[in-house]
Amino acid sequence: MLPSPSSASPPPRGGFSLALLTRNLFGRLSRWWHLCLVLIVILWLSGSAFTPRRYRIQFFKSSRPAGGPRPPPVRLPAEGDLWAGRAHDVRKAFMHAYKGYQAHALPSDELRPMTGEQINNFHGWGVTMYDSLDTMWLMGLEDMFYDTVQDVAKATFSMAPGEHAHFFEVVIRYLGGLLSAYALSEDPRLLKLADDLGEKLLPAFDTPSGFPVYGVNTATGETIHGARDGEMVCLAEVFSNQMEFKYLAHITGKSKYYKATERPMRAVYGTENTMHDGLLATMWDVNTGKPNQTHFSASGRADSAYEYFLKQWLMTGQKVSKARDLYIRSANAILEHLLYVGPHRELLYVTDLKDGAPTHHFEHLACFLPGLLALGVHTPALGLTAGERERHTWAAHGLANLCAVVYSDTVTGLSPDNFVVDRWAEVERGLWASRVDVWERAGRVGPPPGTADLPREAATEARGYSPVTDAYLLRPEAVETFYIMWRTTGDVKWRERGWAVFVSLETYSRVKYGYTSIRYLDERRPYRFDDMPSWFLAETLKYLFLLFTDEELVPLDKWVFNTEAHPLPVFEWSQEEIQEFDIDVA
Ligand code: DMJ
Repeated sequence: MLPSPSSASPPPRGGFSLALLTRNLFGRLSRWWHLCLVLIVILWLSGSAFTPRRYRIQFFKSSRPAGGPRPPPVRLPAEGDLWAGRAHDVRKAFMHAYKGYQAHALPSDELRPMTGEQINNFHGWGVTMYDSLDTMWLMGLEDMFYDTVQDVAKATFSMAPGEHAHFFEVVIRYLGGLLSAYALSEDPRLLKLADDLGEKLLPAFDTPSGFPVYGVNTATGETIHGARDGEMVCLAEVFSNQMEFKYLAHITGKSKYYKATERPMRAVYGTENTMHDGLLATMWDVNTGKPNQTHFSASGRADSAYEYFLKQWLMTGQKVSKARDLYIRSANAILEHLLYVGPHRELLYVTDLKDGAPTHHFEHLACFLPGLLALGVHTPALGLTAGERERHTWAAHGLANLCAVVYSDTVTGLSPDNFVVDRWAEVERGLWASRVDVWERAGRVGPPPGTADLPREAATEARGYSPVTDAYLLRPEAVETFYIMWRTTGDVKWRERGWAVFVSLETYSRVKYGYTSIRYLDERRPYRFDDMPSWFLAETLKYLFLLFTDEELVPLDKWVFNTEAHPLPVFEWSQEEIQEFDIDVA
């Protein structure tokens, strides 16, 4: 039999063959439509399980509880919108860092961003996740936020016998991170975790003085003193938990959280344990609750204690006047006794006193202080006198200028972690408070001492200070201060200074999987450490992002940042809480 004409024609090519294929495909699919439908429904329902993280889209999310707030929407910057573009650059930097951690280190604590290795330096519970949650929220990264909530939701904070959680670090990073993420999202899983962790940390306060010890085993409640300092605990460790435990008491209704964290406060509301009517020693005896009066500082080992005196007052609705008074007294004492002006360039810096003498060391950590002072000045209800307001404002500006110029001086544009400032032959000549007195008596000619903007000094020998630790550890304190200065003064120079820091980070710290600390800041090719502390994601990138974002996403009168940059909401104690917790609102 002859083939029919149609079957005898040459095989179809090109568009014709595609049309035929499509027709065949649809023909087949129409026969299997019911199976296709079932497959689509299964994929839809189980999207989170089957869809790889990086491809996941909003539709497939199941982890967000119904209702509750949503993060701010991500609006891609319009052409020519300079600051929105810069904020978006920071968001991209955060995503680079977190995705590197997620792909190579999660669920370990931190990522080694050059090699992609991981490290457990905070008990192996995944500290970078906890420290990053609220940054994701504020940056509008909702999928990433809920992925991470799912990752942390299984946490048990377990610990082998003989191990101890570092109370201070766990409070400010893990507990602070959970509480802030809860406050922003109202996801009940985060509250449950925070309460669980709070319970496990409470035994740290079981000391004769009520001062928390250095370490606690989260499984057994067994405690341990810090290795080097006998039964001493440092000031920052005693007084950097009041925000977290007071907010936790408020949202759980558990008075024990409030009582534990408030007890040490009652030891310092008076002046009997202070020097110069407001300075608090760096080390304290856990048994007696008494200070070891040999060292006074506003940076390492002390810094966030002063920060929490003001911030717990702000967070709890500005009602507990004893905390406010304590802040004002201690800030005045710092300005009076720890601030010096160097003999070159009029550098204003805050240093520490050892056995009564200034060391002239300045730590990057101390760059939180100008922001704190500015925040106080910005709060009318703080009730500073006119004279105090002036001095706090001048000190804030002068110290913030120093924190900017120690970045811009170096080749890399990044600041040393610790340096020593040149000193006068007669030490007293440098004391800032005396110089301000002299300037006032002379009729206030020119700017107050140590407050002028400082031009860059490229020559290391002319800078007026020498690095002790010539390394930038991705620390946040300077950009934290730039952010507060920008919000409280509206002067765009603070934004520009923050942008310069970000450009340097991109140039020198950005590596394959994230960002790294660097050493030798005056070399064009600095040494790279291969570490990325979680505070970089919690604080440094968050403050930079907020600095460049026009909208005030975290209004300073409604939220208060803990010392790890986790914002907690301002609230008022109810009458029931005041009675049940025994809160002194006088
Ligand atoms: C952070 O963990 C906190 O800001 C803490 O109070 C001090 N230092 C680091 C970052 O430098």
